[in-house]
Amino acid sequence: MGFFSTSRPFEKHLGQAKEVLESNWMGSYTRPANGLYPHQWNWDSAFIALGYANYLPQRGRRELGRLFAAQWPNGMVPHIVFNPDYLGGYFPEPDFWQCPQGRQTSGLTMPPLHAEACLRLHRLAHDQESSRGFLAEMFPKLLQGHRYLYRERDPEREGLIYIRHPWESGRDNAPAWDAPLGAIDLNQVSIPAYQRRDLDKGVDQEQRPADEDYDRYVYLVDLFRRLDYDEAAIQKECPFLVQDIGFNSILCRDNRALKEIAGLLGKDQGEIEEWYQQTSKGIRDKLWSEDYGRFESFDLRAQKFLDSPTAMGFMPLYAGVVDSAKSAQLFGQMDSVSFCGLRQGNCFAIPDYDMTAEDYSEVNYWRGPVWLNINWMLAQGLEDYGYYFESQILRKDILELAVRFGFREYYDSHKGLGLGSKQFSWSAALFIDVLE
Ligand code: 9YW
Repeated sequence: MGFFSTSRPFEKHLGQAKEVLESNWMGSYTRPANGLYPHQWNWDSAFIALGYANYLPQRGRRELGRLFAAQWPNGMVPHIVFNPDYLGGYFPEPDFWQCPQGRQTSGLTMPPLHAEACLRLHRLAHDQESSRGFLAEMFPKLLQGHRYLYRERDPEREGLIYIRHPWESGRDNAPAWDAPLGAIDLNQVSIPAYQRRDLDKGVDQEQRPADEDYDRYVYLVDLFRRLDYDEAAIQKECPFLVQDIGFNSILCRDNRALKEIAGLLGKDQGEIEEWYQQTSKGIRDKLWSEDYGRFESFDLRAQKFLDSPTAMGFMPLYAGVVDSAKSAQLFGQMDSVSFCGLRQGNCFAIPDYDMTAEDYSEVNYWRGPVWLNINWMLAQGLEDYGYYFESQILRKDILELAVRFGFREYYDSHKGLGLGSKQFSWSAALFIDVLE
């Protein structure tokens, strides 16, 4: 993004960020981190490619190319693509997912930022001709990916797609999922035997999801494999079906990028424009809760809003779907004690969850810490709505957190302190993007 390129003190750290990506490069993709995450993750690859776009475009293209090589015939872009040479250290792996045709992937998807990443790779490319070739190669795959979501995940044609597992949100144990997951009564269902592998990698259990969360994650995976990943059957039986405000906002913005790619390639934009319009409308009309005074996710099973003030409520700014009055309202909520008042208090950046909520935790994973990818998207949203100064504050926080506490997976929202994995790829990639 280049805002801080004149900031000499950060130069040395730029080299360190590139080293993080280098150390995580597996030859055809970038693992999120050593230890916990040896395989390829869907939205991680998009954030990582956004970083590579600034200095190693060829690698960014390979990264996305490998992810989409594992796209399912129905268009779904899987949330994990496994590396057969590194099996045994993560749970669940292909033996547990049992995907059709022995695919070496998970059976879920994740928030799509891939058109956005492809477009950025193209915009920053020096060699426009080969970059155009890459866009032409990716376009039908990206289109298929979005088509899958609208065809299979939007039963009422509301322009809002559902997720059927917390892992599909990318925010595994966010407090938002407590209520819909609670519908799975652990005393009533049978859970196949399994062993967590995330707790033997040196990260404190208090910073990771609880065992009861994992039981429910596993229950859902078991349900999908029993139903042979047939979406119509899953739709009937799955207790967890949520129109996530985060996922839909990201999809909405990705439609804009996809439409631009179609334009660059001289392809028809009609279908994509329609998706964009439907999802914008869906977010504005259905996902705004007048009672809570904020954007919320909608539980399709219970037919009601979730009640969980996470930072995802601000994501319509990133989607670009609100008018200026609503953007001012969202900004007011963001700039409050609940979300750190844009650093007026003793805290950094935007935490993932309302800091005044009773069950807020400054250290537990998606239940309150600061994540750089979320802040990167919110900074973009603020900038788009004219909050330049505030978006710069967030970007500066991204830099400062990484410089002071390392390229960590997430950060304690009171003290900064790095948490989770060390040498975490998307933290390094987005640092590079902010700085370059
Ligand atoms: C897990 C890889 C992934 C991220 C997710 C994050 C976590 C996987 O790690 O999920 O095993 O818990 O929640 O957003 O893509 O970095």
